[in-house]
Amino acid sequence: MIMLQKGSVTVGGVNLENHLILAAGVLGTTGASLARMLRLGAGGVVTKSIGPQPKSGHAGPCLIPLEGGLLNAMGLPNPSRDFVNELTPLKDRPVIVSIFGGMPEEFREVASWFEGIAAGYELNLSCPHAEGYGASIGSDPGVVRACTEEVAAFGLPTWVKLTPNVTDIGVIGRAAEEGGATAIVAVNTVRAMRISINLRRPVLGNRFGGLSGKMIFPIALRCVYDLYDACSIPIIGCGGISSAEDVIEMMMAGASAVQIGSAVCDDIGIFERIGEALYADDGSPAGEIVGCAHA
Ligand code: RRO
Repeated sequence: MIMLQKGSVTVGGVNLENHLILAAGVLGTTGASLARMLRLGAGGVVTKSIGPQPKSGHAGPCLIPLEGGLLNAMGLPNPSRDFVNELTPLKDRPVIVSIFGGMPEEFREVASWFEGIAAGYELNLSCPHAEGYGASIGSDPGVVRACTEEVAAFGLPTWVKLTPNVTDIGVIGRAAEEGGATAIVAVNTVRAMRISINLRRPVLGNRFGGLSGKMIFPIALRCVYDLYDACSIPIIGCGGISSAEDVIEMMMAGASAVQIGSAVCDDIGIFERIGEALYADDGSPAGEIVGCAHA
């Protein structure tokens, strides 16, 4: 197994303790849980997405465990501006604030609350089940560019998380890059559903939602591979990563770092476990591995 050189890294303008980042949406709703994941070996953490108004989320059921994955339609539940209080104690730590809005001005407003607190922003232009937000606006390159411009103007690292539910993800990645993004995160969940054959009804309260976990790894990998060819800014791989081998494979496709979400639900110690298998003092520099499958 190829191993990586140990040490801190800078990806998309954010200084990280290692290449393994907690993905948005998992254990990211309190400052205490984010601090815990940093203690447990995450190189950086992304918060639950924060929007312009408080939201209670979709009616349940909201989360269904499947074999090899999770299906969710949480519905962007968040406390909005009150979340600033959770993050103030984490100032100067590698905490990236995930933000969403329905238009560029809303992205700017939410970002402004976290100036001086966040290590960077991650724009959620990719939630697959939020009318007027997420993927419903993040599939339009012009809107992606405009939202990115508003947030990048703060001069902080600005990551843009993309949806895999588009025909050509490279077009959306290029729009984020043109808007001033410092990195692209690929990808958010895949639009999906299940039906209860006993109830003759969709299982999720929202009918459809987003699929994550091991079963989407090949989709995420292909998106990262496409983006590496289409864009020049760093790519952060996200989707179904649960082992050191997955991390190396994502890097070979073109990822400079990775995010881990669903796998944390099965193993809270996953960052330490992957780190032990991935890092060695005499490991390869990441630069020798990132994108090498394109040669
Ligand atoms: O809250 C959610 O339902 C949610 C979000 Br914000 C997202 O970006 N992706 C997802 O699968 N669920």
